[in-house]
Amino acid sequence: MPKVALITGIMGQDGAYLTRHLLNQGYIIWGARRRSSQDSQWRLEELGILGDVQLIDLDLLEMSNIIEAIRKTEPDEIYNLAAQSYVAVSFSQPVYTSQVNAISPTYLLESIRVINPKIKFYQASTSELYGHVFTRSQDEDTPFDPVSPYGISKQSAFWYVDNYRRSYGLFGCNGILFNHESPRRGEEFVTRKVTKYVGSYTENSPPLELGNLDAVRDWGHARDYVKGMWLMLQQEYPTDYVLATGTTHTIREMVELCFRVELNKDIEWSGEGKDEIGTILTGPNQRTRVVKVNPAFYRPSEVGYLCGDSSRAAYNLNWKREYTFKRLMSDMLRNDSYNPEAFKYGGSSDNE
Ligand code: NAP
Ligand code: G4F
Repeated sequence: MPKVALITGIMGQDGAYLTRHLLNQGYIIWGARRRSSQDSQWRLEELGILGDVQLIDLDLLEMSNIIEAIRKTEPDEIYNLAAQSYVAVSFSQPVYTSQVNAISPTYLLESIRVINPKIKFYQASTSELYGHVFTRSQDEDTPFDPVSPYGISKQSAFWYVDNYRRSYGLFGCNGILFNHESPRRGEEFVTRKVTKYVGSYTENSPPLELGNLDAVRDWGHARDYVKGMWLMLQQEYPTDYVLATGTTHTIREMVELCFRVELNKDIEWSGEGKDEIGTILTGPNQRTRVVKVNPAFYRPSEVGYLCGDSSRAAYNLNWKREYTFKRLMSDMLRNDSYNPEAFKYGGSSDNE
């Protein structure tokens, strides 16, 4: 009998890649999406799998939707990927963020407990839990100190999973995933914002406006990370896992790499703080401004540094990432590039 998976947030980046991975494993997929998500089905379409999933309307804020979805689909595994996932928005919508990211996972766990406690549950947790970090790298034993409403909401869900595991023996895993990107990444996130800009850059483009250029992130490819999600639920015992690359880059370095790979241009930085700009050489003795800082993109409080240690996942799950940072960014650039030369590589690796 094929296994049945119910995926919330199926229209998001991870939902699309996870769906493809599970289809390849022979799963029957039920995708839960809110009714207003119909514009978002482009990811499943682009991966060529929209017709391979059964969709069910579910708003995570409606407990009755959750109960009906579980009763109707009778899943073996539930992957809770749906969230208000944009950290910056969580500062202006803290209550909504809490409802979707903290209360809804509790609805899901409670429904599993009552309807069928054998269902395995994956919770999309995050490196934002670490917040202000004081260690070179963060693993499952590093204390949490979230600094955003998003991080706080996800921390609450983390502890609910832990609590239902301890109290009722539910099979629940928190995947503490560090930033992972792809050509299917939402355009509000910084990597995609940069690859979209650089990929369509012309001499008439206005400068790219960014916030904190010095934040450090551990960026991997979503394709690698969804395999880890699945592996977590295939183990004999449930626990929590960090998925990360263990390598770090600043936003500034990521921007520099994109300009070099796509346009063969080196950025020169000048000025400081909100007055900082990045320029490229566009003629003899002529430099053009391509990046400027806009403080509107600063956050009230910021996670300055993240670097994950995924030794537990390597040891228990035999998980390892395949994409390097450079390959990830090249993959995104190829997808966003209007430069026909770039397609000599055969387009995005999504079709591999
Ligand atoms: P994403 O692209 O933003 O997808 C999130 C999905 O959740 C969207 O499809 C969205 O639907 C759906 N959603 C939001 N509110 C909902 C609601 N009330 N009811 C039902 N669905 C709702 O996020 P992602 O990058 O794939 O991330 C997947 C999960 O992993 C999220 O929980 C995120 O917080 C977490 N995470 C992501 C990363 C990362 O770097 N990508 C790292 C750590 C953790 P619409 O299509 O209608 O907007
Ligand atoms: O791309 P970001 O918005 O991702 P962020 O905040 O790290 O959150 C992502 O990763 C988390 C895992 O750690 C997930 F849980 C979460 O759901 C999401 O997927 O911002 C990355 C960094 C930040 O430090 C931000 O301040 O880039 C900085 N940044 C600088 N300029 C910018 C910009 N971020 C965005 N989105 N837009 C800017 O213009």
